[in-house]
Amino acid sequence: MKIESAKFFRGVKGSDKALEDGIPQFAFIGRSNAGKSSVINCLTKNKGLARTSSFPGFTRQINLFLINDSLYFVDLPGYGYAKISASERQKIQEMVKWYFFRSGIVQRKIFLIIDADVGLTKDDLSVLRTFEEVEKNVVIIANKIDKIRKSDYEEKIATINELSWPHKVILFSAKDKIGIEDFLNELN
Ligand SMILES: Nc1nc2c(ncn2[C@@H]2O[C@H](COP(=O)(O)OP(=O)(O)OP(=O)(O)O)[C@@H](O)[C@H]2O)c(=O)[nH]1
Ligand SMILES: [Mg+2]
Repeated sequence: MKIESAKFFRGVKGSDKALEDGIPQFAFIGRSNAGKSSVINCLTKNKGLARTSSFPGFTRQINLFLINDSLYFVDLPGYGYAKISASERQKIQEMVKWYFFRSGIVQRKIFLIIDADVGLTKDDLSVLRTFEEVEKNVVIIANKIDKIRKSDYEEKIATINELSWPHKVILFSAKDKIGIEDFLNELN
């Protein structure tokens, strides 16, 4: 699929009629700072569309971006380490859990964004297992491949592939714009 138009539609903190309007949703989830918002900007060729930051825990609501007037990219707050208070973190986690597991919303696909240089963490694997239990359709986006040292590259990618099986893995760099075509094919 080619992205012709992308606009910020709405930020929500819980149930909202936009989430129930029947437009297919593609969700972006992953550790804080893995690059979820950056990947969205890269795919839409719009650096300022989703706000990004080197401050982990930056995205704090469910942000809907309308793509080609026909689907939503759903940018979610990250999990794991975030420079925010414990109570705010808990509120955000509840909101994300609600979105995936209690809202009844069916995501067309879930893109689990990981930092390819770090690999799949314990948190990533536990989130992945939870999605598997409820049979969500997950694709692993190994972002930041530009950061991996050349001498470590093959081994790190092999480990990501092994741990991700049977889910598809897309090698990506929002910084160097690698993997865009493979990613866009997932929207078909
Ligand atoms: N080297 C490199 N850095 C990246 C890449 N993608 C994102 N980053 C950087 O990683 C940091 C976090 O990016 P964000 O897109 O804000 O991450 P996020 O997953 O949305 O983070 P939260 O909203 O806090 O959950 C920023 O400093 C980005 O510039 C990449 O492909 N390569
Ligand atoms: Mg973000």
